[in-house]
Amino acid sequence: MARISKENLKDALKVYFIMGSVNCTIHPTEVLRQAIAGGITMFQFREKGKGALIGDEKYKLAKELQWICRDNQIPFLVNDDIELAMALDADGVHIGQEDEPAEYVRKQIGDKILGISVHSYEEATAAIQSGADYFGIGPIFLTETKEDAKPVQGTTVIQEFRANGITMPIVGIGGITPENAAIVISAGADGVSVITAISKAASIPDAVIELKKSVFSVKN
Ligand code: 3NM
Repeated sequence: MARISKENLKDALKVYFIMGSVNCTIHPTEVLRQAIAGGITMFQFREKGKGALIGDEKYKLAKELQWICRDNQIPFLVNDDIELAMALDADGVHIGQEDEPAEYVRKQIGDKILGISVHSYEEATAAIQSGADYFGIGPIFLTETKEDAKPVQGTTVIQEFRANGITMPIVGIGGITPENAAIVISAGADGVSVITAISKAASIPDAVIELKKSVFSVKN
């Protein structure tokens, strides 16, 4: 498979749902089905935190979620776990600065999508050289989902990157909801990545529909 084009990836990043079993109050497969019914554009399996599944159980859930994505033509990415991504033949991986070096990951995964979390111009430049396909930037707003999240940074970094001519596809992450998603897009992001505002919504499809409206309300 050829590397995904920037334009196609920008579309896929619009409403990027991330979750693992610990983020769900009903079964994750049901959460994902409902999120797809609402119109998510990409999915990342992120099995992390207290009580996260490991080993065979993690693999089995990942496989189930991947099948649901395949049935619905939604790109399926794996957080951090390159071995799992390769075993499943996932569409891509997302890594942070504390994970394996990006050049090494790019070599391992070939043409799969590579997302990298970056927080500064230096990290962004290094990630571009390592073959990143998109950047995750956060936490934009306050989040309780990631225990080791950095201090809230608002949209400043996104704005700075765009002002400095970085054209890389960007998603904002951290505390994003239907109410504040438009701010992230106005700052120059292509999409939003969201855990709780979808996974724990009273109505998951409605939450996705509202997020989408918010994202598409801004014309960049
Ligand atoms: N990464 P929620 S914040 C997974 O800042 C993750 O890099 C972040 O969850 C970062 O949508 C975060 O529930 C958690 O706030 C996002």
